Amino acid sequence: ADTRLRVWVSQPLFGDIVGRLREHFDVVETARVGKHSPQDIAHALAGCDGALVTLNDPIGAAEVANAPRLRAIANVGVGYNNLDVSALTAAGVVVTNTPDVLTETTADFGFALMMAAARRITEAERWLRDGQWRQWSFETLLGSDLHGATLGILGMGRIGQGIARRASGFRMRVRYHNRSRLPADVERDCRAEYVDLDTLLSSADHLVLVLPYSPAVHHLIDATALAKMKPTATLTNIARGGIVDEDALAEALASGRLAAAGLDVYEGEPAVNPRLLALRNVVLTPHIASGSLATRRAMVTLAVDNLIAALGHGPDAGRPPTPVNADALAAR
Ligand code: 8YV
Repeated sequence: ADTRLRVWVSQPLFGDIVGRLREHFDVVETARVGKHSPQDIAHALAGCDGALVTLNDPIGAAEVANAPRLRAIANVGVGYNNLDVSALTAAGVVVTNTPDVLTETTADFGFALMMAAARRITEAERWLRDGQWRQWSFETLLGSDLHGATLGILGMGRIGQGIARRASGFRMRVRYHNRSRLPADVERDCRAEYVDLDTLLSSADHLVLVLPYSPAVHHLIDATALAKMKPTATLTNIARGGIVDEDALAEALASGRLAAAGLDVYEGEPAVNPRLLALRNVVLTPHIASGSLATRRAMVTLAVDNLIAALGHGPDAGRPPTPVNADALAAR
């Protein structure tokens, strides 16, 4: 009888890296990029012992109900709000994610998006390509400065700290808000000052969102929060779209209640709110903050290592490098 474990890879990922799974398991690969229906996910997981998934794959109790063999899900991404971790823990499924390997790349991008919004870089390029540059003028496409400005970071985990460290090179004043205050030595290293949320909103010249998504922070940045911000401020979101009320943001950007925004994530991605698409003062990118070639390869490598180890194979058998639900692992 065939005793090899079976794993599902939910979409095409670097073949040379994912191919390492074949040394240990039977691999069922999906040729199609993009979202699967809940039924397709449940069907794919049914005969599997493990899965390598992405933010395109929402998985909870219903999707694993007919997957009695399932023991491990390796998420390619540090954020895992696509997974219902408590349901998976209850089902005995070890969940892993990919922290650390994407921190610096994502912080680079957050900074770039903030700069693009503040200095109107994509708007300026569109203006030039549209043939509107007929004469140079002193008042063309004026933006706002980063140097000397106050950067507000909401969510001061690894990526938030990476952005803070970059900001001190730009001589920005850094303030942050987080569920819990950082130890004093980390605050010193980041040159960041802890403030409450209202103070962060009202004092930031540039506000960057880098907090994990959970229902508790759904539409945290709504019309009321936006009204507390300076009209000259910019808002950058590299976290999850659901943290921002996009209609309220579009309204604030259209009415001059907020100067500009940089968005890499959207509530209904890959669909983008048409009210945002209609605005000039928002820089829109398609969820690519972790997307350098080296980092995306490192993420898939870590996810593959996690899956192999979580299923009891390889040098780290039973000890996946970055588990999310250590309790599920302990229950083994
Ligand atoms: C990934 C991300 O591209 O890591 C995250 O949380 O949002 C991105 O880096 C995405 O999760 C891929 O699944």
